Amino acid sequence: MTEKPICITIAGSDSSAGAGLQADLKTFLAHQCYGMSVITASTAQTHKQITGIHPIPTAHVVEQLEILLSEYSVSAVKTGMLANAEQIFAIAELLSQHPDIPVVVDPVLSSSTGSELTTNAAIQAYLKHLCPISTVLTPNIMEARQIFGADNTTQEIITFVKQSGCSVLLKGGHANQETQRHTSQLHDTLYALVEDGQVTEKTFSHPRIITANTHGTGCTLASSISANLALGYDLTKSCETAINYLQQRLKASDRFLHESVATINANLPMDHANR
Ligand code: PXL
Repeated sequence: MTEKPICITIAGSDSSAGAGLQADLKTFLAHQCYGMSVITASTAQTHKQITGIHPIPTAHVVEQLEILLSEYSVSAVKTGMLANAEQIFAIAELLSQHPDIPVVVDPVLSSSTGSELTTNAAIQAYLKHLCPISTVLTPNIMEARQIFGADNTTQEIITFVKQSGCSVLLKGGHANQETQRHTSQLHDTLYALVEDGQVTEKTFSHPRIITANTHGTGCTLASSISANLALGYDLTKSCETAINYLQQRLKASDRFLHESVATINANLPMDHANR
């Protein structure tokens, strides 16, 4: 019998499968993990537009997660788009009963429809309930501003890590996007809680990859981190390996599903399978 670590994504469905739970399942597969999914919302979208978003009733989200956790030995969990504070609270409550399972939280705070995701109640639910039982939070710069305040200083993040026990990988991908697109080096910084309660800071630097195929990069990075944790790597190695995976897929996916004229902002999906 071949054993593979099981990873669960708790996330929204992206009908075009570039992001959301579909991107997560492809990423788990590429990491030799077996992926399972708990759907939190259904979206109707392409790489160009999103026309509808329907939250799944919280009781059914809980039902999906409960049945999986009761049957399988789960090695890691990743959360993506959670539709509202009620869902976040219920998921945190259930995961708190499984303290040995590492949880990676990708705080998807905005949807193109400008729906409920960004409410203060949702942010508070992340901060008070989900983060304290999670391993790492992976905000981009905009999300970090919403979560930690406009100044979003290193000190604020370090204080958060110490108080919540949840490490933070601050992603630099949205920095200077317009002005430095062709030259910039990107920096992702991991503020990791270490055993003596201190926080270490490690920056991973890499060149920005110019491509039209960028839809679902945040989902892919977070699910890759959770797969790496499931495979037994520590958090620093899991983040470093995930950043490398994303870089490799961004490079390998250029021109994937291209239309005749694809611009840098085309937001097309990545391919997780080509080599
Ligand atoms: O990348 C954020 C994201 C997460 N989850 C779903 C999405 C998106 C962005 O399109 O559609 C379902």
